[in-house]
Amino acid sequence: MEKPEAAPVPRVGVAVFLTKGGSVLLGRRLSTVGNSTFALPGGHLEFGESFEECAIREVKEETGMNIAKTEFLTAMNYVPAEEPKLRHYVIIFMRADPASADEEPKNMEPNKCEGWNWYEWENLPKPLFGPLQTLVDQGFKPFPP
Ligand code: IPR
Ligand code: MG
Repeated sequence: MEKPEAAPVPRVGVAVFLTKGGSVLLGRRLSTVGNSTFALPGGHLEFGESFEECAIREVKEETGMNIAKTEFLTAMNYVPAEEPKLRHYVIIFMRADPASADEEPKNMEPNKCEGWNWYEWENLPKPLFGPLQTLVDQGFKPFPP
């Protein structure tokens, strides 16, 4: 007998604002979700993982960078408007510093990202990944006081 399909459930994504002065690290996505938009490093929260652990792991996996002073900033319920609804993410936004001045981003997953660059918050590239654009539209600032 065929196994009944499990009901869809929301997933958790962790996105990391790596900040350097007034700039943030962004890369153009090559994945299906948000294809060709500029987005923060980050990814899916694994079972049993803390937000901080996920931020550290995802930034390392995607950029090769070590981070420090990881902190929670905000959260967002992200349900893209497409019908039928195919995706639902709760996105946790964290902030962190590069662990040292020597840390430089490398494109560790070239199948998922075009490459990482620093962009001034006041002069962000377009188009931004939807959830990031929503924060910008709200006047959100990711920088520490
Ligand atoms: P991975 O885990 O592949 O880095 O996931 P992602 O970068 O597609 O992020 C998942 C959450 C997003 C789509 C809100
Ligand atoms: Mg990712």
